Amino acid sequence: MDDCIFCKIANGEIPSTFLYEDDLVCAFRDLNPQAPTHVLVVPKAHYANIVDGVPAETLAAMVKAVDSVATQEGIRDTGFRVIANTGKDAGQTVHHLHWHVIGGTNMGERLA
Ligand code: DGP
Repeated sequence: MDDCIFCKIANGEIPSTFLYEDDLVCAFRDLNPQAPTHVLVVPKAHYANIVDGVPAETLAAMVKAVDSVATQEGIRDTGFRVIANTGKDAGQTVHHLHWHVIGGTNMGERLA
């Protein structure tokens, strides 16, 4: 999609370092990290958010990417969060589906 920053990162138009990549998804570090690990898992095709008809195959690829990122970052066993901000009340600012993978610190029990 024109003018979508994550489309441009995912298709290589904006050079980025991917921690994980396959045919359907990529993962790269968040520009403004909020924890020692803060990685974004992003489908290469454009979906506005998690309820935008994302194919099951793409969701499965995203889970595989989360597993890979968590393993690489050494947080697969200590724990991490996967967050999909969706819409205005959740503060979604980039309207291309992405999962935040956040960890490397004790985040406590509070979610909101
Ligand atoms: P949100 O839409 O609120 O779920 O968060 C979007 C996130 O994307 C935010 O944490 C900052 C990050 N971000 C925005 N632009 C870029 C970019 O150009 N590169 C990277 N690596 N991250 C970005």
